[in-house]
Amino acid sequence: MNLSLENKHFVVMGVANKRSIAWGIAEALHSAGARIIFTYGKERSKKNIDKLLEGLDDASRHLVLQCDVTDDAAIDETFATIKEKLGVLHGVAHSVAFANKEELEGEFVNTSREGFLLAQNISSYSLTAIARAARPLMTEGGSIITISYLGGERVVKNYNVMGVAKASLEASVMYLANDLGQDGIRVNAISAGPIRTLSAKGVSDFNTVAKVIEERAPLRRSITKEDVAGSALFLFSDLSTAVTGEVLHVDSGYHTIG
Ligand code: NDP
Ligand code: N5H
Repeated sequence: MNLSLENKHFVVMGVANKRSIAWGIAEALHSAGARIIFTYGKERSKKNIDKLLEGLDDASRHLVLQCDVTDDAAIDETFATIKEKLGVLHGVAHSVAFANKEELEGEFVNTSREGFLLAQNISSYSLTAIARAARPLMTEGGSIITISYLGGERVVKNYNVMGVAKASLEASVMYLANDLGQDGIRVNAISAGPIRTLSAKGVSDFNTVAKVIEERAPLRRSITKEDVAGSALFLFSDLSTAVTGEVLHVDSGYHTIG
């Protein structure tokens, strides 16, 4: 049993900038010796990833590929490239979500059909599409993780359409874990507490929710991307070989209180 991920290959999806949860996970994977395939949606993210990689020693072992998770052809192409360049894949960090800003405030009942489906497509269905594409490359077993939020389990003001997407994401984790378990592939979610990232910036009430964690969560402290990255490393490593279909709360214990 060990935490070294040397000679192991991991896809990290969802680095937009240095604050991204996915970047925290990438730094942890890099330190553990893994080889990383970064995927991004927007060109601006690629620029940021390239710049961030300049700050790492031996970053030339990593790859950066575009992959819009709503595009099946792009997903196929991404995993075909990974197969060609690396052969085997050991893990995937899916850290991607999107909803229209207008639908992250006010009443959930006003969610449009289009907005609902957009949030589900990017934030939930993409995990299933990615798991299907990754499966044939995980010939030595594997570990897939995604990032969820408490608003998928209970009503959190303003989370609205994204709460329903996270509920569907967490249910997908169970069904995917059941399908892929026979291939030695584990599928888990980390339910993270509030972290100030680009996505979180500008959404209504982020500051209020974050302050409540500091005041009332059992640990009475905020959550960092490094906290999430530590748990991600555990889920990627041999320390968690019998953990699958799980939602691990990395939230200073907030989900346990009223
Ligand atoms: P970021 O804004 O850093 O990351 C969101 C990522 O989603 C971006 O890299 C963005 O890439 C990507 N993305 C959106 N649409 C697409 C698409 N169509 N194809 C590919 N990538 C796409 O924010 P976070 O790190 O906060 O978010 C990561 C995950 O963590 C999300 O699932 C979020 O819901 C979850 N989470 C965040 C919490 C927080 O407090 N920050 C708390 C709990 C969960 P690009 O711009 O290149 O398209
Ligand atoms: C209760 C809260 C606060 C209210 C709800 C926030 C929901 C945030 C999630 C989504 C992913 C944010 C989002 O889609 C923002 C976009 O509409 C606008 N932003 C962008 O387009 C930027 C540029 C790109 C990079 O963003 C994406 N996503 O592509 C929840 C918070 C306390 C916790 C939280 C912030 C949870 C979460 O899921 O992220």
